[in-house]
Amino acid sequence: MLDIKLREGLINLFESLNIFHYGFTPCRKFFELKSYFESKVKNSHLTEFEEKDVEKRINPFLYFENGKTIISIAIPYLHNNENYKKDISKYTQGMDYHFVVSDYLNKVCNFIKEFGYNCKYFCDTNNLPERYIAYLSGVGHIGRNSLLYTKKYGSYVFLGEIITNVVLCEEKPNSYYEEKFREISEFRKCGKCYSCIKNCPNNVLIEKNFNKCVSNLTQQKHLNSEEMKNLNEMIFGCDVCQDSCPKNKVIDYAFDERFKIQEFLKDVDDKTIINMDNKYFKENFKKLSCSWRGKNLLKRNVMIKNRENLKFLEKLNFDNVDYLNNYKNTLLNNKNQR
Ligand code: B12
Repeated sequence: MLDIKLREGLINLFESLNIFHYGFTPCRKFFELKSYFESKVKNSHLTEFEEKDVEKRINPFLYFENGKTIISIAIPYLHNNENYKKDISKYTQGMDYHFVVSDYLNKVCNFIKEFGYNCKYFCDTNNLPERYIAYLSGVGHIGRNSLLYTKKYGSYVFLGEIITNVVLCEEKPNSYYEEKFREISEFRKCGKCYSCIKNCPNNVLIEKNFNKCVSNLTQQKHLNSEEMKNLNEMIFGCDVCQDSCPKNKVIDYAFDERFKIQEFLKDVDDKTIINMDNKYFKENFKKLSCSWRGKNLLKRNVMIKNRENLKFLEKLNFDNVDYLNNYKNTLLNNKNQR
């Protein structure tokens, strides 16, 4: 039975936490996504960060057995600050979003538990389709660039979910979900705008094969020569499909101070990254989500960014770090061959 009292309590709590975009959807298997995800696997359109086992992508009960409702929230991160570094995506210049979003989710979970129910929270920590869940929950719509858009903050939001054993919304027939999924591919809210598609440096968004997405390449452990060129001078992530979107021009900015650019980043340049030791990395970059692939990946991307600068490359000294020396040699060979 629907717990109206808890639902109302949650709505008040969201407002007190300044969470404007939230919603509820019944906890159910997303059967309507099965063939879409299967076709992604079949066409080798999965990045190395996506789960191949489709069941793990569409079945929330694998993560929380007695789930009745999934709560979705969107937390804005873009601050009204013009000093974002150009070669690191804006989403990773503030404190790690896993930590910040989980902090909100934890508060909501504690509230639910006070009512005697159980729950579990996630933020990028399981294989469920977070954008689709947000879309079903009414948090926003999905744009041509695949991102989830909210009315107030555009697409510059992170998503988080709670699966709980309390009923907080009404069930819907299967046909409703089939229709909701079908509607995504119409991109009605985008209208005739193809700005993200036109501006994507690697033409990712027509086929939606994110293996070539700059953001993916900056995080991929191994890159071939073609992929190195496609890094588009970025060290981590990419904002082009969001920054070129007209819907992202008229938005409100983030309120959580933790997403402001971390102070240390203001003094960071290519040389700082190339020369950083473990101590510097742990004390500084570890606070950011871009640290999750380790410091050598950031160094590699700085090297690739400077691949035309022979003097810069020749001076590099990575002692016995084979991973970096191999990239250095490949880049020098490529440069000398031209
Ligand atoms: C793997 C991953 C990536 C990969 C692959 C991205 C991708 N587009 O699939 C890489 C490394 C490239 C990446 C990049 C980014 N990511 Co990412 N990523 C994820 C992760 C872990 C899984 C995404 C996934 O499953 N992709 C596979 C696709 C098929 O599934 P999907 O994203 O759910 O897509 C649905 C809809 O888009 C819809 N759809 C879209 N187009 C179409 C077209 C048709 C025809 C149909 C039928 C359906 C359809 O169908 C899908 C059904 O679920 C999620 C967290 C999560 N567990 O969901 C974060 C997540 C999607 N990423 C996030 C972010 C912030 C980013 C970046 C903005 C970071 C950056 N600045 O560099 C970019 C954006 C790139 C982009 N345009 O999507 C946020 C997105 C927030 C938002 N507002 O949407 C998430 C939700 C993390 C979070 N908790 O906040 N990411």
